[in-house]
Amino acid sequence: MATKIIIWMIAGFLLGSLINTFAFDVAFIQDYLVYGLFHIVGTIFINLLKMLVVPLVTFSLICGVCGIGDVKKLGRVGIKAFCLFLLTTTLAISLALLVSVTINPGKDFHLAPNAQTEFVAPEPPLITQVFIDLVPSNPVTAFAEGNMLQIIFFTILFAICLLMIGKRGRSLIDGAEKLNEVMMQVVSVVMSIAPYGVFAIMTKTFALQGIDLILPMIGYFGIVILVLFCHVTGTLMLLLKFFGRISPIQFLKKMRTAQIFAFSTSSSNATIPVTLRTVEKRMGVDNSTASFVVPFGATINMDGTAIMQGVATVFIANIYGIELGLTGYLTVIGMSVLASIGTAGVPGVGLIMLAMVFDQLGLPVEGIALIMGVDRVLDMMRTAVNVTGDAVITMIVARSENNVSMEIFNDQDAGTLTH
Ligand code: DAS
Repeated sequence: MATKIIIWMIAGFLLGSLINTFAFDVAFIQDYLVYGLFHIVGTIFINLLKMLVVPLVTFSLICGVCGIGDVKKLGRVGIKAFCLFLLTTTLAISLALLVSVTINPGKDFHLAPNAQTEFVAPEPPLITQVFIDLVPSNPVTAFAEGNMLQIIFFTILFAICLLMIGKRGRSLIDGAEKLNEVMMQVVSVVMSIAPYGVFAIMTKTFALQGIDLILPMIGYFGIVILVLFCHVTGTLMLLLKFFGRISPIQFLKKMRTAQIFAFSTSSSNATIPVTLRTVEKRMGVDNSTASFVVPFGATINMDGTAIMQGVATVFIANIYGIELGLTGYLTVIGMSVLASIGTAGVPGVGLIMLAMVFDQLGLPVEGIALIMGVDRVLDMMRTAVNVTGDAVITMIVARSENNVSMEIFNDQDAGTLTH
């Protein structure tokens, strides 16, 4: 699928550039293709992505929070893990924004004069208003309007209370798990038409913008990779060294298999068994801590995804000439942290959650198509970062609970196939 999306992306880029260079003044091509067929197909595809956000976040969050097992288990380990997950994701998105605002990808690119800028960015809300608006006065309205901050607030509260009623809530939790499974299937179906949606939007975009847009896209791609690398080798390793009091080099050596699996599958969820085996058999983490923190992290901890969302937000805001401002950046941090909590660990959902971040900021969701073509490769890399973050937090929490066998951790061959 990845290859197919990239091929159709390149085809759209070439066709759009050809139209822009040789045939932009042909009325038929403009009216019936650029603003006709390609606009219709592209808009339908973007609406399909937006259609997924509310049900996907709702069921994934209920499963993630209720996956904790029971309120008692939330205790020390759950709160510690949750706080560390929030810390690393916030540090990740903040680093992404800092680097992006410094380099400013897409800043020098200006929309072609005859491009239809189909929206005017609304005034960003006051930061105090953002906090007040967190609580929905009517959750049904919040769901109907797709107000994601309010949906996430209500859903987390609902899920914790579902846990608190114990066995009586079991059937509802089972139902949420089944509905989440169905949503994953819907995501797969929508992603199966991604190549054609990307082709239509890329053709229209490059027909209007011309070939100059390709350079800022390369800038976006490079910045995401740079920040992913800095987050793992900097932030995560420093936290591991000072809070986990273990060797980052030894950790990364033992983490390689799980990272390669995450890179190949682009799915934190699919990598859970490998991450569990790695932290238990190769790093000596006690099963009681690993079996709780690793799946919890795979569901709600997505540092790599938050990084992509931060860089993408600055990139698209620049392309469309929108000043985000401090409130805008704080909203990006809040939304990306919440989006990473609401993002399930399966391929491509980080991009769908990006539609939620853009919606909240008033950024054009069709801008997602500009980065979708290169997203598959970035998804592989950011999933490896997501899984690395899960394992780092598991190690730190386990060390704080004295639940790590340092003899196993320091044994180079522990848990390898030769054992
Ligand atoms: N690929 C997802 C994961 O499994 C995250 C994403 O799509 O960004 O971590």
